[in-house]
Amino acid sequence: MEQRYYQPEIECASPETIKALQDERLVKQVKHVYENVPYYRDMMDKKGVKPEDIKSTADLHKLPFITKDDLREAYPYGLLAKPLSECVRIQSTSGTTGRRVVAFYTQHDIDLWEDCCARAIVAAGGTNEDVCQVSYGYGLFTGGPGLNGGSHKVGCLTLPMSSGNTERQLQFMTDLNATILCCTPSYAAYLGESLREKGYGPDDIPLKAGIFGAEPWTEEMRHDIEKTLGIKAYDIYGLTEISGPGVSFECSEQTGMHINEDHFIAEIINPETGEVLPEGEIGELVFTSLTKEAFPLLRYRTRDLCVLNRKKCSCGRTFIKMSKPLGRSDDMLIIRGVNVFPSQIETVLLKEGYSPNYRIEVDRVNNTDTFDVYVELSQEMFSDTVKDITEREAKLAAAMRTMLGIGPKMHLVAPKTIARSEGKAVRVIDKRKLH
Ligand code: DLL
Repeated sequence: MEQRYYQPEIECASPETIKALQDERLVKQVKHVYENVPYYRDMMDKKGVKPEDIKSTADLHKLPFITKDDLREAYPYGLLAKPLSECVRIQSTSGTTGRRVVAFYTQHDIDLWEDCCARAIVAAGGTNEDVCQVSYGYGLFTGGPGLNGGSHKVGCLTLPMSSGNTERQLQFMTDLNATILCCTPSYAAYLGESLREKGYGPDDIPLKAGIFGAEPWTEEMRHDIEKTLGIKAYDIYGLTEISGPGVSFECSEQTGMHINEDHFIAEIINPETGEVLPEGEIGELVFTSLTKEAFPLLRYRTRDLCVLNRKKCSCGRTFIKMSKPLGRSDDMLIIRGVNVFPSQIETVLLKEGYSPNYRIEVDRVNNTDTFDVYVELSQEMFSDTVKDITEREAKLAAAMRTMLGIGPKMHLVAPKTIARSEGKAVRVIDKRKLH
């Protein structure tokens, strides 16, 4: 595929150019935050760091971390660095517990954020000839507004569908010849399943690419979606606190997501000790936003576990790449002492020929953890006899044990009995937290 870039001068700049830009922007940003955000100024003062101590990215480690708890404590205006009169937008996290995170944007912030999303769309092959169906939620969630803005910048004909109303999604997709689909991977899988039920094969729709993110998904799920929809599926990552989608995005190589390093510095730390880890090690991803005016976070701990890699990429971009998040340092399940990531369970299910429609339930009975995984049977498997089902469950439990080192109780359930999601899928129910 011919490589195209939205902003080639920076996306393909030399590492030295990018480093020099980061150094210069960091010094300016630290000063901006120190002068305008009393909450972070206090944190710096407590650590004994002054803006003058930060002369380049090599000094980044001297700054204190900021966490989601700080954001909650400072809610709603405590981390704002610009007068409200200069802000034009808020977005918020989809979190259902505790205080929501509210992020503020100036018009300049929105502009740069949309550039980042435009880079992702162009990396997925998008041009002004494309029809881009944005089926992420619109509203407080950043998915819809971010990709919508990026799609406009690229000049695509934008279908601002938002999530939900699957019938209408399919009608627009087929009637208006959508070529790019943006939504969560779980919703993409559901749209694919619904199209198949309507008798559409991958060759009957003009879709060519998907830009999927906002939740973890596996390589196996990528292959499934690519096959069902007849597209190339690209990953996109981001978080509300740091802007929204487009903090990093995948290119045609599909071996990790390029981080927009002119706007964000990424670090990997040991989540226990806070120590900065060398490139190539797994740890918690930490971001410093270099250009945000209204809500600039320095060393924000994402809780996402990742690996960074600066190997030369065949796409020509020079930005460092992050792996798919391998889990979250806070969402990792510890079941009977074993660390379990939902993505490992998904990998086994898809390898064994099941759909990504599953639910993990963990509880504690008589001081022992229980571990149950519910998985939907496909229509063809459903006609199997009870004996076949029992055998299937035993085979799956064994495959899980090989992958995880611990065997869940498997429950194969009837097709379409696990609720579908239109946004981020809820796949883990940890009842131990309720006791
Ligand atoms: O999910 C922003 C977004 C919208 C990203 C659309 C991509 C596409 P939040 O709701 O604040 O923002 O959730 C951020 O979602 O810390 C990750 O744990 C997870 N996440 C986001 N993208 C990915 C991805 C949006 N590609 C949190 N793979 C992040 C895995 C992801 N997890």
